[in-house]
Parts: sequence; C-alpha cells; structure tokens
Amino acid sequence: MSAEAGLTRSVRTFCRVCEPACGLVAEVEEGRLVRLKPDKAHPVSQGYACHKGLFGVDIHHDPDRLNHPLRRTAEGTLEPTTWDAAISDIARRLNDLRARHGAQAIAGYLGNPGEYNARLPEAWYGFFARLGTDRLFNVNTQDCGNKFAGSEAVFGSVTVHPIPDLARSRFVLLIGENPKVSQMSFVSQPDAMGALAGVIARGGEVVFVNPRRVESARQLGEWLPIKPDTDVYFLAALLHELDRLGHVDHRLLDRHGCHVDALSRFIANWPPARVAAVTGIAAERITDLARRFGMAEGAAIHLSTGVNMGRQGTLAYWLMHMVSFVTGNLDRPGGNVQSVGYYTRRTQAGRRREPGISMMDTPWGTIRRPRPPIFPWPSNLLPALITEAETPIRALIVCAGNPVLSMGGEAQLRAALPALELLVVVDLYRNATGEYADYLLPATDAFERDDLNAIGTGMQAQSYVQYTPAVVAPGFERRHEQDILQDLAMAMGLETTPLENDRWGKFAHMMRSRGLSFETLKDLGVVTFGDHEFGQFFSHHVHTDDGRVDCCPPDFAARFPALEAQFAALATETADTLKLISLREARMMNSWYSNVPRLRTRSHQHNPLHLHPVDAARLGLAEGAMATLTSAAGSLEVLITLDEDLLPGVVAMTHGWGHAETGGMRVAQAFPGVNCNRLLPIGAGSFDPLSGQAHMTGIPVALHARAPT
Ligand SMILES: Nc1nc2c(c(=O)[nH]1)N[C@H]1C(S)=C(S)[C@@H](COP(=O)(O)OP(=O)(O)OC[C@H]3O[C@@H](n4cnc5c(=O)[nH]c(N)nc54)[C@H](O)[C@@H]3O)O[C@H]1N2
Ligand SMILES: Nc1nc2c(c(=O)[nH]1)N[C@H]1C(S)=C(S)[C@@H](COP(=O)(O)OP(=O)(O)OC[C@H]3O[C@@H](n4cnc5c(=O)[nH]c(N)nc54)[C@H](O)[C@@H]3O)O[C@H]1N2
Ligand code: SF4
Ligand SMILES: [Mo]
Repeated sequence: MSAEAGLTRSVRTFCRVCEPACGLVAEVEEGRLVRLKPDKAHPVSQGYACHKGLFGVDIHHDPDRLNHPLRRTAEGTLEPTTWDAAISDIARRLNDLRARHGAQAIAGYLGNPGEYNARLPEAWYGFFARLGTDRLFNVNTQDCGNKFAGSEAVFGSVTVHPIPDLARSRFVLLIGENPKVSQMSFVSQPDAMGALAGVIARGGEVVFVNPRRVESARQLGEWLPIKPDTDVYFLAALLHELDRLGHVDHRLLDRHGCHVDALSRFIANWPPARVAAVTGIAAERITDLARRFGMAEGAAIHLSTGVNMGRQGTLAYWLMHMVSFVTGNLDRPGGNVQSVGYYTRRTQAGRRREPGISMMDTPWGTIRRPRPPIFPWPSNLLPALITEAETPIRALIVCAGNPVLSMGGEAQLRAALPALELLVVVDLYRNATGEYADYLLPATDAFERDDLNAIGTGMQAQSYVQYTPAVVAPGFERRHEQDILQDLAMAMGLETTPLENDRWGKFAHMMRSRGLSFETLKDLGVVTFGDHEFGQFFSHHVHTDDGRVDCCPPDFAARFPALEAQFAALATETADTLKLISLREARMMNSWYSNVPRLRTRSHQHNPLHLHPVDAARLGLAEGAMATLTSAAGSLEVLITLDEDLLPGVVAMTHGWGHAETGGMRVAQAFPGVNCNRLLPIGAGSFDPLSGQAHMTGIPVALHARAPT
C-alpha cells in the first residue's frame, strides 16, 4: 500500500519500539512524515497500536534530535563537523589506541533500540569482531541475560524460548510482568491484554505473580502477591506440589529429559511450607495453584523482567521451563510453544548450533558466558573495566543506549566516563551518556530506514515477517548505523565486504529456509506463516549434546549453596525491611521517550516513590512528602505517593528518569525526576555469575522523612 494522492502518500510500516512490532500506516505529505495510524489491515496486529508507537512522529520531529555529527573541542564545547572528518578522526584515534594498548582497550555498548533495527546488530558485532575485542556490553545484562543463559543450559540454545500459547491456553501463569503497560517481552503478541481477556472468555484463568497489583491484574485475572526476589523459591515449591499431586509426566521425562533425579532431589528440598514466610505466599495457595495448573487442558507459564532482575533469575528461568516440561505442557496446544517465524532454525536434536559456554576468570569473580559476543560482559563491570582493569577500556562506542541512566552505578559511571580517551555516542539524541561524548553521531530513526521485524522471530504468537521501506528520506545528515560502522571499518583499514548490494544478505539467506525470497517479501510487505508446528519441539528444537532437555544443569546445581544462603538471609529479615522494585509506566520508554512534550503533562512530570499506606503511616510520611531513600549503594531524595496496590514492605519507582544534567534533551531536563538506579548495586557481586544479569529488584532500602528545611 503506497497510495499516491497528489503529494500525500500512505506508507505501510511498523513500530520499532517494543516487541509486538505493531503495524502502522504512515502519512507522508510532501516528503514529510505527518501522522502515524494503526494499520487496520495488518494480518496480525489488526489495527492495534499503543500511544508510544503513534508518538513516533514526535520523536521523528523532535527539535532536540541530533542532526549533524558533533565533535568536542579542546575547550569542551560541541561543534558540528562533517561525516568525513568525524569518521577519519575516530578511526585514527581507535587505530592509535589499538596499536598502543591492544584491541581490548576498545569497547562497545549496544542499547535496547539496537535490537529493533534489523541491520544494526550484525553490523555491530561484525565491526567489533574484526577489531578483535571482546569488550562488548549490551543492555541484555540489565534486561534478560538470565533467559539466554537459562535456555542455553536447558535446551542447548540461547534462542529457544517457548512462548505461552495464549490463543488456546486454559491457564496462564505470568510472573514478574505487566503486559498492560509493557506489552510483554520475549513474546511478540500485539494486544496482549486482548489475548489474555480471550483466555478468560474461554473459561480459562490468568494469574499474575507480582509484588504489586499491577494494572494488568486490576483489569483481569487474579493477583498472587509475592515478596520481591523470591520467585525461585516459589517456583521450586510449585514444582514440589506438581510432583506431589501427580501432575509430573514421568514417561515424558524418561524419553526426553536428563538429570531428572537431580531435579527431583532439588525440588524435594522446597516444600511450600518451607518457602511460605520468605515468599509471603501461604503454602495452601501454592498447592492450589499447582492443582489448577496441573489440571488445566493446556497451561502456560511465562516470566519477565521482575524475575530476570532478581539475584536468581537464571535458576528461576530454568525452573519455569521445568514447570512447563514436566507437566507435559511444553509443545502442547495451550501450553508453551516454539514459534518458528521466517527462519526455520530447526536442526536435528542433539546438534549444537552455538559454541556453548565459556568461563571467564576476572578480578571480579568467575563469569559464565554462553556464546560470546552476543552474550556480553556484565554492564555492572563497565565502570570497573574503565578505571580498575589491568588493561583498561580507553575508548567506548555507545550505540542506541543510555547506560548512565539504565544501569546501576550512575555515580561510578559518571566518574569513569571522563577517564576514557574517546567516547563515541551514536543516537537520536544527546542523551545522558552523550553528555560525555567526544563525538555524537546522528542515527536515522525507524521511519528513515528500511527494516524488518527481526527481533520477534522465534517468539511470535502468529508467525509473520514484515519489510518496511524507509517512510521518508533521512533528515539532515542522519545516517544508518550499518553505514556508519562500515565507513569506520574502512577508514580503520579493517577487512570489510562491500555493503552496496548486500545490505539484506543475511536476512535473504535466512528467509530462503522458508522458501521466501527477499524480493517477494519486498513486493508483499507482510508474509504470514500460519500456525505453530506442534509435535516438533523435542525432535527439532533441543540442541543439547545428548538431545535431551537438561532438567538440572550441573553449573546450575553448583549455585544451590548460594540459593540456600540467600534463603537463610531472607528468612531472618525483619518485617520492617523495605525492598525497592521497578515500576514501568505507560508514558515512559526506558529513558528515551522523556523528551516528548505530549507525555509530560501535569500529572507525569516526576517519578515519585510508591509507598504502601501502612508503611507510610509507620514512617510518618504522607502523600506529597519528601523523603530520603537509601540503599547500600547510595541515596536519593524522593517524592512520596501512596499506593495501595503494593505489597506492604515493597516500594516502587520508575526508571529512565534523572535528566537534570541532560542538557541535550530539554523537555526531559525540565522535568528531570530522579534516577532510582543510583540505588542499585554495582561491581563484583552485583550480578548473577551464571549469566551476568544485574541485580535490580528487591533492593534493601531505608526511607526517612526529610527534615523540613
Ligand atoms: N510503556 C513501556 N513499555 C515498555 C517499556 C517501557 O519502558 N515503557 N520497556 C520495554 C522493555 S525494554 C521491556 S524489557 C519490557 C519489559 O516488560 P515487563 O517485564 O512486563 O516489564 P514491567 O512492566 O516492568 O514488569 C515487571 C514486573 O515485575 C514486578 N516485579 C518486580 N520485582 C519482582 C520480583 O522480584 N518478583 C516478581 N514476581 N515480580 C517482580 C513489577 O512489579 C512489574 O510489574 O517492556 C517493554 N515495554
Ligand atoms: N531500575 C530499572 N532499570 C532498568 C529497567 C528496569 O526495569 N528497572 N529496565 C532495563 C531494561 S529492560 C532495558 S531494555 C534498559 C534500557 O537501557 P538502554 O538501552 O541502555 O537505554 P534506553 O533508555 O533504552 O536508551 C536507548 C537510547 O537509544 C536511542 N535510540 C532510539 N532509537 C534509536 C535508533 O534507531 N538508533 C540509535 N542509534 N539510537 C536510538 C534513544 O534515543 C536512547 O538514547 O533499561 C534497563 N534499566
Ligand atoms: S505496543 Fe509496542 S510495538 Fe505496538 S505500537 Fe506500542 S510501542 Fe509500538
Ligand atoms: Mo528491556
């Protein structure tokens, strides 16, 4: 659909902000993007799109966008420069650092929007591979590092993540997620709330396990409150009860599992009565949940960032897979299913596709890394690697990310960045990280580039692939990251293959596995692939060495003592210990929608601390009061808002704020809010050694009324 009507045209495209990749129709007048509308004719999203997607037009026209390459002068100011001058100076400085200190002196950080830009990740990893450094960081260790590590161990592949089959499920257990606000992660499901409403309409049930009665649970289903950072014990007890009540399919385990006895021994250790006080969930409720899950004709389970960010997110993801597998719900209609997509990565079970695990000894402990470089260094070591490492990082390229605000240790990172000899930031904005940059390079936005919905593949509720042309030509001097990296590689004299005719080569190759040519896709725009292929999971999607689902990976078993120790410590906590969790908001997109005036209306100009009225009364705090929130890592002055939807003892705050020093984003800076990530731990011990995933939820904090000034 590219209806020419005078100088006005409609271009069929799709959103690149979060995982559903909702179909959009862009209206273009005289070469200018004027409006985005939901694509009612889209075969999958069917007219669904949220305000963030539609406000992409505000991002596109934001007067604070980076439009030209900027260079920092000797006086510390920023001045426009040409692409040629920027690329050749950056190349010269990187080559010089490499010659003097080796490639490890150069590092990269790729942020979240990088994943929604099909041609970027390959260009990025290719560039650093040719450079010869493995000092790669990406947002995954603030998001979902545990999931890659968990699936690698259990199924032998970082890319196997069976999704809940919401279209058929009779029971859906959602742990640590809030689909109404977030639209789900590791599931590409436009209108997830509509799909969940469908489960209930068919007589099924939906349960949200969460320390907060989230917006989703207020709309539908049942809320099962849990204390933060205790999900792993809850899941162990759930398995204990599924086994005790006879819902474990032992024949299935014999056929397709290994280390089954070790799993049995593990779960025997966690009866519900043992975990009740620590999780805050009565034993009977866990038993009842096991009965309902076990009896349902198709039960699905899913967990997300609320669990990922706990200290045991990797073990929790393993146990989540086990709940599905042992009850026979893996690869069953209504259970958890493997979505295939435009690329059939099906290989015979038992054939490893990925290099497996590497153990890395570092001064900050041993870190287990599946499949580098996609599996990055823990971001929580970035400041230390700049300031404390034997071979320090001296140059850093940050692309589509904002580590100053998105990870823990803001103070440490702000202190470390000036120690770099070169910081290059490739972004839409001069964001908080960009304030430290020697070079700011302007990237094209989603509507200025052609693209493919690559991120959803393997996790789509309905498998399809969509190609979008660039809706409009890139504005000003903005450029696609693939071209920027290619020019940089050439200027550095790194071996490259010409891009000109092969920008989509990898994807064209992948699609051929489905009998689809890239040219056909370009003609059609959207191609759907029909229903999930049931009955193929164990034969085609398990890639462990023996082709069996690993029910108790030995590396994971080695962490059981730590699990016990943390449990013992949680069990001795006093009732007045406060725990900090995160609260994603509809009007925020991590840190980068903060500059959209339409989202900074009166009631959304700050990020208060949510506090339960019972805790507020105990602490002598009222709505609108100011207080000091302190953790072992730092402290913050916070505005209090009372929130009855929290479990008492839990406080919550939205991340992505704290723009007081972000002069490049004037709206964000005018309503800066505070950065709750200052309270997160950083450095050694602040991440899960099984995955590098940062510890970001359930942070012990103290709250004190601020003395009036
Ligand atoms: N509007 C909006 N949408 C977004 C984003 C955004 O910033 N804004 N970000 C996008 C991104 S990058 C992602 S990864 C996805 C994330 O999508 P989700 O994972 O659904 O993210 P949240 O909405 O933060 O949900 C996490 C939930 O975990 C709960 N929680 C916190 N600690 C614990 C715990 O210890 N145990 C349990 N069981 N629950 C806990 C919180 O109360 C919260 O409801 O959202 C995406 N969509
Ligand atoms: N406390 C707490 N902290 C969290 C979370 C939480 O739940 N709680 N969530 C975590 C999660 S799940 C995530 S994903 C991270 C996000 O962490 P990051 O990815 O580090 O940060 P973002 O705020 O998403 O910033 C993305 C940047 O990319 C830029 N950008 C947008 N589109 C493009 C593009 O097409 N090209 C380029 N080059 N740049 C672009 C934006 O302008 C913005 O500056 O935050 C994490 N931090
Ligand atoms: S749900 Fe996500 S993909 Fe869909 S329109 Fe909103 S931001 Fe875009
Ligand atoms: Mo994320």
